[in-house]
Amino acid sequence: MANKAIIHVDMDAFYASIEQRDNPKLRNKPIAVGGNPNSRGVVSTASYEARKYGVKSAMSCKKAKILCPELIIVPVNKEKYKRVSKKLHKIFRKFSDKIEPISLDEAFIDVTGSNPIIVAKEIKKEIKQKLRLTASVGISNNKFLAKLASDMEKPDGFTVINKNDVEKILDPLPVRKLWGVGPKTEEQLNKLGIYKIKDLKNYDKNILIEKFGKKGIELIEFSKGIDNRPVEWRVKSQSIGEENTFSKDVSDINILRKAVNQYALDITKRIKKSHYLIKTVTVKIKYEDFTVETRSLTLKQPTDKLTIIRDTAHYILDNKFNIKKKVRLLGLTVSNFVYPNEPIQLRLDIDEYMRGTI
Ligand code: TTP
Ligand code: MG
Repeated sequence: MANKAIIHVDMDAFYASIEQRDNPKLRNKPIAVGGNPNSRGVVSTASYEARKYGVKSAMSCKKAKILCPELIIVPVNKEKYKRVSKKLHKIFRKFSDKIEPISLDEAFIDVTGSNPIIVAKEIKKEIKQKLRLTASVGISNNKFLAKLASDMEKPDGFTVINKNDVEKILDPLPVRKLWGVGPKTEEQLNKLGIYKIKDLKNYDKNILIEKFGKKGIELIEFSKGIDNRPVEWRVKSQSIGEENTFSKDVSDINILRKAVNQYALDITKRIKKSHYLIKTVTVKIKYEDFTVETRSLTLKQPTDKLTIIRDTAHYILDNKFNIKKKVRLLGLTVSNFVYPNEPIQLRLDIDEYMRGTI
């Protein structure tokens, strides 16, 4: 197979950098972009100045403030970040038609046939000029290595992993750095005495395949720096949802119903724009004691109708939960997307992606 040239771009502290760009008072300061304006929200992301104090994504704003008392918490403005994201993905499209968007601030770009160093420098330059933001880029001959590279010198990074350096870079890294290794797989590997990528590479192949099946084969390949997956458009987030932490814990079912109605309305608008239909409706409840329950219902017929989605959500709320405690957070999600005429069509249309409907 011909040598591929893959670039992975990931914006630095995306939400926080946009806020710092737009408000000079926030520049060079520890800031966090926070979930809820009330004190019960979580940190979506933190500026690099705040990360020095240990503030990071998914941490409660409360804990973040304890770690960094001078932290400035800025409310989330998702619409604004989406607008920036569209411009960002437009820049990517100038350099290749083989793009795999991963999230608002991240994508793979296949530039095989061009000099990836020159292209990546241009991409970074254009992001800086047009968006006044910095990105970290990783360059290699496959997706796994390119993504690993983009994370190595953040922020404002520019990292190339050449064929000859793969072993030297991968061997000492913890297995957690491998694609698809989360806390659970990490624990399973650790139990086998596998901690570093080198340990995995030298482990008995048959045992790994026996234990992990197809994933075992993939893990062995990744540990050697091999990854043959193509850069392709696809729906990554196969769900659309809304959730909110109430400013005060709720015991009144009517308040929950009202919230569900509002979510259903918002979600239906987004489904309609996407041209998809959905089959599964899920309600999530986080109680006052932080325990979480989710209940789903899969419809016989796919739909994009507000009444059906709303009524299904009410049905789940009334019949599939037994709410005995106060509710802290309520969420509604729809998933299991189908195209009206092509039931298993899940490929992402880039224009749809650019319109921000997915
Ligand atoms: P990331 O790329 O993971 O993080 P980042 O861009 O803020 O920082 P960096 O890449 O430099 O490490 O996520 C992109 C955006 O997605 C982030 O700015 C905010 C949002 N996000 C959340 O809302 N919640 C989360 O838990 C995470 C990880 C990200
Ligand atoms: Mg990022």
